Amino acid sequence: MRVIFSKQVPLQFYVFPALVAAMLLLLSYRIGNYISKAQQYTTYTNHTHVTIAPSICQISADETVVKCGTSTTLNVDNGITNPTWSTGATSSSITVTTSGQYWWQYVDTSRNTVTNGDFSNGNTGFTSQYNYIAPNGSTGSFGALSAEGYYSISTNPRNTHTQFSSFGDHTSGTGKMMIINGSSQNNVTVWTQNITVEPNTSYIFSIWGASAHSSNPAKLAFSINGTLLGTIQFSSTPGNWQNFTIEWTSNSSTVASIGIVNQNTVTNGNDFTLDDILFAPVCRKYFNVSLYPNPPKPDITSS
Ligand SMILES: [Ca+2]
Repeated sequence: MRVIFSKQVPLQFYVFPALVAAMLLLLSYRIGNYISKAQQYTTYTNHTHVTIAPSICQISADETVVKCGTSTTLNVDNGITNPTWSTGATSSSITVTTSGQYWWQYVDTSRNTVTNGDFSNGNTGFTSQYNYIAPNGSTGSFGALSAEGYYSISTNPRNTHTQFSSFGDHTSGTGKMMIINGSSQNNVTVWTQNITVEPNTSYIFSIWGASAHSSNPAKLAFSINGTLLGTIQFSSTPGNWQNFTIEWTSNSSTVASIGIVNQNTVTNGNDFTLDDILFAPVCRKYFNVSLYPNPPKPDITSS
């Protein structure tokens, strides 16, 4: 009787498939590793956008710029004509060669929150602790602004005081301006207005002013919600329009009482004009730049 033995499988039949499987696993891992590094390499050539700009600013979102190379060029948005860069440049683009944070900003004058800041509508839209008098009125022998503590609205300081200089407004040269015979009392409010502001937004408070007489030129201060900010010192040259600005951040505030207050207590002189008062948001876009002069290369031999 023939005995049939069960079939014996040689050891190499187990070992060989196991070796092949192990090699396939290792190859798969290395291919995956290669693809991962290749994808990582690819991302260095792309830009990622993150939105953190204030909603009031109609500008593009902040950017994270990650780039292979030794430099990159950053641009302002189309239509922005008055930018200032963190580097001090005022051009429409800058080329940077080091990693870091950069920004450009501009004052959005189209969102000026001041009413009648150019005084084109006359004595309206603001309040003052000074007394108003029409240009053809009189407080003494020199005309409407003979007395300290009075103001008028007119197209020429000479119209309000025979000793004041003759010059046009800042807006157009032919428009109206606020003309003041300065008070001798400290902290008297020359001009003030209550405005609505967006929270957590930076604003520029800007005025233009000129002396109406060369003696003891006006010294003023900005005031926001009762706090005096900055120093406004006029030149002694009559008709020399000067710009004064401060930057202010609203934080949680939604309203602000903004004003210009007297800081000159000399009676003689202290005669001046104001025009083109502006309170507008500052819109700023940030770039977080990372430059990689020697980017990592895909390496299929490493694990
Ligand atoms: Ca004006």
